[in-house]
Amino acid sequence: MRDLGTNKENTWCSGCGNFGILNAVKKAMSSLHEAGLPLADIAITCGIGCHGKIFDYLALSGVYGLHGRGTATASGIKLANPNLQVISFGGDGDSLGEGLEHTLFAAKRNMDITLILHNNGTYGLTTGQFSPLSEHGYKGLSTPAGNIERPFRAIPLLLEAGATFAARGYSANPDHLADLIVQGVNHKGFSFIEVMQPCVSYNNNYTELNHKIKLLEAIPSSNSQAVELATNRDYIYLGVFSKMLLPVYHEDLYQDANPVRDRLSKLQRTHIIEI
Ligand SMILES: Cc1ncc(C[n+]2csc(CCOP(=O)(O)OP(=O)(O)O)c2C)c(N)n1
Ligand code: SF4
Repeated sequence: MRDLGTNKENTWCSGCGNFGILNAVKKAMSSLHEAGLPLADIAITCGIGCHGKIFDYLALSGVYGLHGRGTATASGIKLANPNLQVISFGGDGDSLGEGLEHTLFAAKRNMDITLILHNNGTYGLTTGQFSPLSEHGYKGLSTPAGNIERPFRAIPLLLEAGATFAARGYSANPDHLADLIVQGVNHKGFSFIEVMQPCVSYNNNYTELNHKIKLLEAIPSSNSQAVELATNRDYIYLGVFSKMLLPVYHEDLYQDANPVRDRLSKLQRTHIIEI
């Protein structure tokens, strides 16, 4: 297996679910590489948060994004050079709080990119404020008496927005997660992978996750079944919830043109879009 590690000091808390995600990503990238995808054709982006540090620990090229702008940055890279496989890493606060509109519109456009959402149910880096996915009653710095809001669920939201691939993995099951990431990257269109991940310092839900995790037996046959399974309160289902092929944004915009490969000027690009 290709080593995609870097020499950057790892500052995640020991036991953090991000380690499992990093291992899964490395495994997935190695198998995509072995299947013929050059590492130079992979670009990564991220937002800001503990999840974003994964950028420093992967020997891959990309852009370290601004808070919540990981998918916007990934969309820009894809539009500039559709030959690249673009993968964005986001946090639940980052991608579904500060950057919600960018996330939803990338899905709506069926941008051919992959979003890996590190869902630890809290803002980890800023020490435990509640996020849009924090559970009702979650106690953290900003909600010492318990979160009075109820979370929304990421997969139904992204499916409604237009994601054409939606899956859920678990940081403590990196082999399964690696397989989902390979499927997501190979999918043509917006692929969304929610990763359940404990934050051992501010939302240590390992026990609950281990207790509730259950593998889907097959891809649900309808959108309503996918939503029902993705919102189940007794089990946290893992696997692929939805997968469909629809036109992707960059091809609708300018067919097979590639502004970077073809060295197109702004005038030439505008001309292609207008005809
Ligand atoms: C525009 C902006 N707002 C707020 C912050 C402060 N900030 C940095 S990280 C973070 C929380 C990130 O939480 P999440 O996306 O869930 O990631 P995690 O740290 O849990 O991986 C916040 C609010 C910032 N850097 N920029
Ligand atoms: S604060 Fe939470 S998410 Fe951040 S590194 Fe520590 S355990 Fe992981």
